[in-house]
Amino acid sequence: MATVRSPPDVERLAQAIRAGDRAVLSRAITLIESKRADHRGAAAALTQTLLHVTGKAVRVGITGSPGVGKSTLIDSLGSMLTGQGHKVAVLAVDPSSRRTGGSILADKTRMARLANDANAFIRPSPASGTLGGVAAKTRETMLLCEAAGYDVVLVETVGVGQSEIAVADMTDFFLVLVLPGAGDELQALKKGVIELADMIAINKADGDNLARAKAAAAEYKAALHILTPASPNWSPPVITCSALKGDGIADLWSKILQHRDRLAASGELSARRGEQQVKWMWTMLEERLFAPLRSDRTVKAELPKIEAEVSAGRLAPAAAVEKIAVMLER
Ligand SMILES: Nc1nc2c(ncn2[C@@H]2O[C@H](COP(=O)(O)OP(=O)(O)OP(=O)(O)O)[C@@H](O)[C@H]2O)c(=O)[nH]1
Ligand SMILES: [Mg+2]
Repeated sequence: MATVRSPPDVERLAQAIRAGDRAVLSRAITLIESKRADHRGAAAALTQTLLHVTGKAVRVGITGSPGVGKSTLIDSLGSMLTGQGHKVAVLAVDPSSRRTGGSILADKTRMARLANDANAFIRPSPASGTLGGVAAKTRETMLLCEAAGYDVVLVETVGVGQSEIAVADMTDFFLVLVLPGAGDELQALKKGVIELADMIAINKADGDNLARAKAAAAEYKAALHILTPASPNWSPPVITCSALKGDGIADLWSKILQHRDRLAASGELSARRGEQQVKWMWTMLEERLFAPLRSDRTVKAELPKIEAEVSAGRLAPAAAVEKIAVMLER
């Protein structure tokens, strides 16, 4: 059996995080991302210890196709906010391998201002894992950042269905970025992501794109008009902006605050967060219950054979489930 090292002192970690120690915050996030069983216990204890000082941040999810300008927008918005005295944390959910290697570096250069800003904290997506796992780690990371005094959390995700839902499920406001023109005005609508959107921003509304961006905005407005808004207190607005030039960024933020005020007043904000917490618990429980399936050597070795048998019609699915369950219960 491997030697079990004593778990890190949770109280001490919690205090340093609350004091805003960035190095400790980084280490604590690494602890949260760890797959070791003893780390998992310490991580859970840490989030529980800090829970009462979390929840104060404005949590914004940002999605859109690759290259639409998410990181540029985060850099622009984030710098504006740190300039106003906010502390901004930037997280990412990306369970694909797209972001391995040089792209973390690329993100840092795309967010050049924030990367060098003492009041900003950038943490890339956990390196690997299932979407549920990656999203759960990002959520816990968000809590740690809140405990460390970050009052704005921006979560970037790449535009692929499931990860967008995961990010919408951990944020208060979901921003969808789209590109102007070129016949793909209604990209977001086609992808069905529009139902999640609290606002649509047509980015790169600058230079030659300006007229096309305005046209796209009109199309989106018309399209949104026929959808029933998710909240009776909020109709998702459509705006144009230029993350690169900084145009429309102040307006974008004021809409986010307006949304926050309205939903806080109606009680929807805390209801939404409560639902998210419960959903999160179930996601983590599912992950946990599934873990033996992925890690048990015997099961792992048998699964492909069992699948083949089921596929060939020699083994009934119900009998296969029995077989696997018995192996897991041993
Ligand atoms: N003209 C113009 N270019 C922009 C704007 N915003 C971003 N860009 C450019 O578009 C490119 C992609 O920007 P990113 O911010 O990296 O886009 P992203 O959505 O984060 O991309 P991924 O993380 O790869 O999905 C860069 O070359 C930016 O300089 C804008 O408002 N106007
Ligand atoms: Mg990016």
